[in-house]
Formats: sequence, C-alpha cells, structure tokens
Amino acid sequence: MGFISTTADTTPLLDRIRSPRDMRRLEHLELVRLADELRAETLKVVSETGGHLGSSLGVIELTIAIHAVFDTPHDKLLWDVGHQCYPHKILTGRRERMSSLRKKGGISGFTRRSESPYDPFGAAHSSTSISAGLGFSVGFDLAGEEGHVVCVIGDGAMSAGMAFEALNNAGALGRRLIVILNDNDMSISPSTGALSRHLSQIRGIEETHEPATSEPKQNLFRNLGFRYCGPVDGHDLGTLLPLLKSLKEAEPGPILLHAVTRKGAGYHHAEAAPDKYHGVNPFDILSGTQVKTPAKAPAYTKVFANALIDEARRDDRIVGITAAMATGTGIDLFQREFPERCFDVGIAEQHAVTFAAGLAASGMKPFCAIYSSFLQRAYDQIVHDVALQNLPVRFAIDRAGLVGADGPTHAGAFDIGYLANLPNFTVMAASDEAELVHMVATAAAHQQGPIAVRYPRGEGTGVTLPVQGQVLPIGRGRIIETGKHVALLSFGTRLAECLVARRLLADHGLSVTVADARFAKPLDTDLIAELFSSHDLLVTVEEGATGGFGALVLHHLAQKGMLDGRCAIRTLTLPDHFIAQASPEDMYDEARLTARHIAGHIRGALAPIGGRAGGRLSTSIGGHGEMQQVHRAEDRG
Ligand SMILES: Cc1ncc(C[n+]2csc(CCOP(=O)(O)OP(=O)(O)O)c2C)c(N)n1
Repeated sequence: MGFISTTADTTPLLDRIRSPRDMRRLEHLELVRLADELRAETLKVVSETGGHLGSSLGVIELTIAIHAVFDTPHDKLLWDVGHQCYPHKILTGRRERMSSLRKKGGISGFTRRSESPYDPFGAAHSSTSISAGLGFSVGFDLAGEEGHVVCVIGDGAMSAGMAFEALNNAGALGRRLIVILNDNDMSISPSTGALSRHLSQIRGIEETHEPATSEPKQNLFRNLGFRYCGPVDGHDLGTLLPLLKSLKEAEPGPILLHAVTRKGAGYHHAEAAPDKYHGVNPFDILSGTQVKTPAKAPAYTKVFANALIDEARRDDRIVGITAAMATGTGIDLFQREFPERCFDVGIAEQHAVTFAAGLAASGMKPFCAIYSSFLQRAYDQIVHDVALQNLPVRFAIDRAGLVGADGPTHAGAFDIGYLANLPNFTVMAASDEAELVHMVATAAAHQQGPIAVRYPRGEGTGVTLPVQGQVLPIGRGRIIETGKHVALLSFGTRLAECLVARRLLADHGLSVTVADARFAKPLDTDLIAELFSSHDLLVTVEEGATGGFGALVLHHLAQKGMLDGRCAIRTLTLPDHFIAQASPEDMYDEARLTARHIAGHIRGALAPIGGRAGGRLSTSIGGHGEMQQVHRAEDRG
C-alpha cells in the first residue's frame, strides 16, 4: 500500500467489479492493485461528498479480503457503526451512486438493510455488530443452514457495554462467529480506557514501542472463550487472505481476529491528523483543505463549552463528562482548561450517566454532554440511577432536533418525550445561543434534581452573548411578541421561525403572540393559561417527536378541564416517521416546521374557527394547512 498523492487516474480493475463475485476470480496481485484503486476511489468520492473518511480508508484491505474470501451476501458481513462502509458500498454494486452519498434520496452514510442485500444489518450507533452477528449465527443454526458471520468492530466501539455483553454471550454459546477487531488505536479522538491499554499491551507496543514478539498467553478475548488470532497487519493482503481462508474452515466456535490498521491509511493528511479526518466536509485532495462556509454565528456546541468553562472557573465542583465525543460536544475545550475535572469514558453512554449519578451523589456537579440520539441508549440509567434518586445530574443534550446528512439515526427527536415524562426532571430548551448560556448557568445552580438543556446542531442565531449566564426562574417562560388572535408557544430554536411566521401572518391581518416556553418541565402553567384564555388559537411548536412538549401542554389543559369549550389548539411536532437524510432545510420542509408551514398551519386551523366566530377572521385567512394533530375544543360561545 502506498501513499496516494494524486486523484485516481484510472481504475481498470475496479471498473470490472460489479459485485464481490467478480473479485473472487482475481489473482492475489490483482487484489493488491484493486486495493490501491479502491482507496483512490474512496478518497475521490469523499473529497466530493464529505463524510467519514479516515475510518473507510483504514479498512480497504479488510473489505477486499472479507469479500474475496466469504460468500457475501449469503455469508453475513456486519460493519459496526457502519461509518467505515464506503469501500464496501463501492464493491457491492453501489459505486455509480456514491456521488449521492449522504444526500437526499441518495446512498446512506451507514449500512442500511433497505439499500442492499450486502447490508444485512443497519447501523450508525456503535457496538451492536457482535450482538446482531450472534443473532445471525444462531439464526443459521436454528434454520439448519450453513453460513458464516463476520463482524468488523473498531477498538473504540469495542469499549461499549453492548460489545462486552455480546462477547460474554458469544464466548459461552460457542457458535461459529468471526469478530474482526479493527484496532487503529483511535476512536474519533485517541482511544481511552483500560481496554485501549490492554490492546496496546497485546500489540506489544506499550511504551517501549517494541514489536510484538509472541502472542500473550492471556488476553481478554481468550479468557472469554474466543479463539484469538493476531495481532496481524490489517493492511497486508498477503496475511489477511490466507488467514481468513483458514478461519473459514476452522471448527465452529467464536474467533477474534485482531487486525492492526491505521486510520486514514494511504492518505498522508488523514494519517497525520486522524481526528480531523474522521468526518470531513468536501476537501481538496492535494492540500487536504476542507471546504468551510464562513460561520455567521458561533455554534451551539461552542457556546455550551464556553459557558460551562465560565461556570467551572467559579465552581470547582463542576465536572465534564463525554462518551467518546469530546470534539463533537465541545468537552475538548473544557478538558484543556480542567483536565482533572474532565472524563472521556469511551463509547459508554450508560456508564457515563451512572458515573455522573455517583458524582452527583458525592456532591459534585456533573455535566453529561451527550448527543440526544446517543443518550437514548442510557434510558434506564436516567430513570433508575438519576431520576428515581433525584440526583442533580446536568444533561447537556447536543444535536437535539434534525441533523442533516447523518440522517434519522442521529436525529435528536425523542429526548423531550423521554425526559419530560420523568418525575423530578427539569427540561429546558434554548431558543438561541444567549439562552443556552443562561441555561448552563441555571443547570449549574440547580441542586434540586436532574436537569437537562437541549440545543441543536449548527450555528446560533447571531444574538449578542451575555457576559455571564443568569440563573433563570425554573418553570417560567417568556412572551417575546404580543398579539391578539393566535398564540405561538415555542419550545426551542424554532422560535426564530415562529417570529417569521408572525410577520407572514401579519400580512393576512392576523395578530400573533409569540412566547418562548423555555421549560417543558415544569410547564409554565400560568403562561399557558394566559395564552389560552386570551387567544382564538394556541399552537405549540417543537423540534421533537410526538409525545413531547405539545403533549404535555395538552395533558395539562385536559387535566384542568380547560379543553372543554374555549380555544382551539394545535401541536406542531416532528412527523410520526423517521425523516431520511437530506439537507437541514429539506428536512424542516418535510417536517413542515418552517415559518411558511407554521403560518400555513395557523391559517388552516383558523379557517373553520373564523367562520364560526361570525366571520371575524374568515375574511383574512385562506386556510389550507394539513394539521399534524388536531385537538379542538367544542364550539365556542
Ligand atoms: C452509541 C454511539 N455513541 C457515539 C457514536 C459516535 N461515534 C461514531 S464513530 C465513533 C468512533 C468509533 O471508533 P472505532 O470503533 O475505533 O472506529 P474507527 O472510526 O476508529 O475506525 C464514535 C464515538 C456512535 N456512533 N454511537
């Protein structure tokens, strides 16, 4: 394998590969040349589309060797996380469509069952491959069929609880299963934890940097009942091909092949800075420079990190926790200033939450900074370890809402519903970056129980940031603009769209109040009562699934008997389906949560009301919007 210094010139071998079957006819040296072509092609594709680069470049030889030796798709190949599957997609009939990678209607950035029979299991959240692979293996056995199952899992993904649970089960069941540990000593950031240290011991490079002389007698995998092979050079097809052939013929029983690879292998910019080339924007291959649109406002992630650092300077009980997402959550900035108060626990959201609960119980002020979708994994820890014990763990929930190219696996759609239904919890959403600063201060000061603040991916709105965050009164919203006919009660950053919708509706003679709820729990019931009693229509808006903020408002109104014949109410939420990858704009369009849609919803809702109200509003509204949910009171008056 050589360094790639130019774009792919010609790809004569790759051009002949329509499916892995075509590869199985190639000679060894041709497969080596194919690896160079596949590497160049992967680099070219990602330089144009952006996406996960380093991980894909690191598995070129593994991808070729597995497809050359095993009878995919009958044999099952499972990529853990799936972010390294681009070369696999290129070889399995999707090459022509790779320019649509991560775009609307295009090829997913992860494995997807619906996309190809070569993707037997969908992924994107890490550490599921061994469990699912074991399921396929037992499935083969129970159906009386022959077949191999190969799971490729990175050393980062191996650090999660699920991977250990699966090893534990697989080691005991003794079924035929091949786990390839793709050990590049990197997660997104450098791997952390005792497993990482154990792997480096196995590789024989711990501190002395001496090459491995012999296989260690004991290692985790052997002790759990796996036949351990390795460590081997995961870029050497001369080693991989015969070894995989021999493993294919091996006696039944779980096998762990330890392949040592380099993240970004073959592309010197990515090898030199593997964390920066884990996920990339489109880039120039020669210089490695990524396309960056100049930021109009600071990103929410950075605002959170700076606000947390500011609080931590005044309060030495504040602790920052990330589950292998130090750069993604901004915790890397906190770590630079407070290394002894910062913990990257690995891809281990469940542990992160209970670890934080222990810290809170010991009097510390832990901030768990975890993406909304990854926090899903730690739900019982949130309920049982945090909420039930009423421990003041602070949850900084990044990527709350739609996220664009990473698609539905990474969308933060459910956190409002799954947190605000829990006793003891306080749940906030920032409507802009200044609010986020105040909410970090509020969370830092809040000792009465668990508290969460959700904020989206991307840039803020450009408002002036406060010098210091102010502690907000718990459970109090605020009115931003006052009107007469309609009240828009927004939870989170759709507030900006609500304000635009207000202007659009003013052109139709409608006067709209816009309020920022700030809290989904506790609800500002006074504010809700005020809005409800003084407008013809109350509309809640949130960037979250059904069963969230709007549902809580409805519950409250129903409980108080306030739905029995007063005001019309609508709840605007994300739709009840997973929104496929697309640009954020297209996703908001599909979710019908843009200003235009909000205005349309309102006009549609008011049309019948206006008619019944004696024509007071009916002359000014056209009304065509489809309601996502309709909860109307009986005729008024
Ligand atoms: C549950 C979960 N938490 C966090 C992530 C974000 N994430 C994506 S890839 C990755 C690193 C994976 O490292 P490794 O398995 O070693 O693969 P590599 O990229 O090094 O090849 C992380 C943390 C995720 N996908 N799923």
